[in-house]
Amino acid sequence: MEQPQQPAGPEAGKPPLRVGMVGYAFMGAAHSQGWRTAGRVFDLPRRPALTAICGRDATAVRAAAVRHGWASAETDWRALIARDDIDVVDICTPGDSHAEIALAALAAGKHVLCEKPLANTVEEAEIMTRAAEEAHARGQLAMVGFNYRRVPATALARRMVAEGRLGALRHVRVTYLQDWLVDRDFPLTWRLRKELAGSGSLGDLGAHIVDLAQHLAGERLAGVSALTETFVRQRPLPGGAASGKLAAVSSAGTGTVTVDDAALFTGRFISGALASFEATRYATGRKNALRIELNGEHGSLAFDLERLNELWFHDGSEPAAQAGFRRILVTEPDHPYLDAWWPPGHGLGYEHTFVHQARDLVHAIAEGSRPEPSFADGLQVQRVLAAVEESAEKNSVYTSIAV
Ligand code: SOE
Repeated sequence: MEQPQQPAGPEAGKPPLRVGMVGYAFMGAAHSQGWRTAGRVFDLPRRPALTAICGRDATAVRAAAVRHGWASAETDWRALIARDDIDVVDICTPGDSHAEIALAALAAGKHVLCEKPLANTVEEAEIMTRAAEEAHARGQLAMVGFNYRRVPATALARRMVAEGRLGALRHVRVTYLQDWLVDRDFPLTWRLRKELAGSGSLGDLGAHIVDLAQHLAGERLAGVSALTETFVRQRPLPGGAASGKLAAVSSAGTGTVTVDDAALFTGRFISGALASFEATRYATGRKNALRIELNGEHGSLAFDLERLNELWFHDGSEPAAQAGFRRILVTEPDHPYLDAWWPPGHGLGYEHTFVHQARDLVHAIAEGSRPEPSFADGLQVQRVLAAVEESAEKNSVYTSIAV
């Protein structure tokens, strides 16, 4: 399985940054794509080397290594972390193992990239953030994988808000809609079990939109008011039979969903701007529909992930007779990340966000700068998620978030 580690082309002669990735399912495949491509498209100070991939099933992880271009495979993440030929540990596992793996990796002197949400609880996220701060003093970096910050159009939106193009912010409106749980026979996979996933649509999709909303707004939420619901409470066990850990859940071939199916909440930013959020996996017909709109005193921006090469901008200073939302096709070399890609008009897709994530982390490591989003950012998102859960549980009007 060993593959050549000294490529020709733009990566030739660059010192390697040796990556070890834990997990090889959907996110593992997406991150692999990012690591594989970043150094070939961008002129990076170090060459990402896909050194080892890790998963518990020896046959499956070897197949994943071959498929995604990793030089070796491990079946125990502790063995991966113990290797002295790994510089970065990339965590693409369910949330219940993020803290343990990240803490061990930081203690072993590695840089860490951790998938979102950072952890399953605020307590875990706090411990991880403290460890990341201590590790930073030793020159190690830790970053969370909120990849939607790295769509060129959202990065452009951030830039425009920071330049003051919207003026004082009044509203942020965000929805993240999927429909893969509509089928009542969809099995009780890890994403539907609190002990593994932490929460449901809230942690999976809500974490993304909370991060994106705060990132684009350039400020944090001060409090929320929430409703959550679990629509289908019993689901068939994966494989149709109770086994292993799941046997404790049920012996009748079904198990209980212990997370939210949907979360709906409003929020207030520190500046007083108001926000609304909806995260669900029950929006029949919606596949991966993340939409965000920001309205400011002088202008508005709107983005739709299903048309991710476009950003819509309304400039309120234009004469009313000509004003209106206009489409910015975000494919110009002046747009974020795009100087390295295709000529204008040749758009990018979902997978490019992972290439950009890898690119930014390699730069941060080479320059010793703090990568964003940091673990502290991940912790703050976790606090928002916890406030949403608390507010929904209490059915209270408003729950403040600790700063
Ligand atoms: C599943 O809902 C999922 O894969 C999320 O976990 C990802 O973070 C999101 O990008 C796409 O949808």
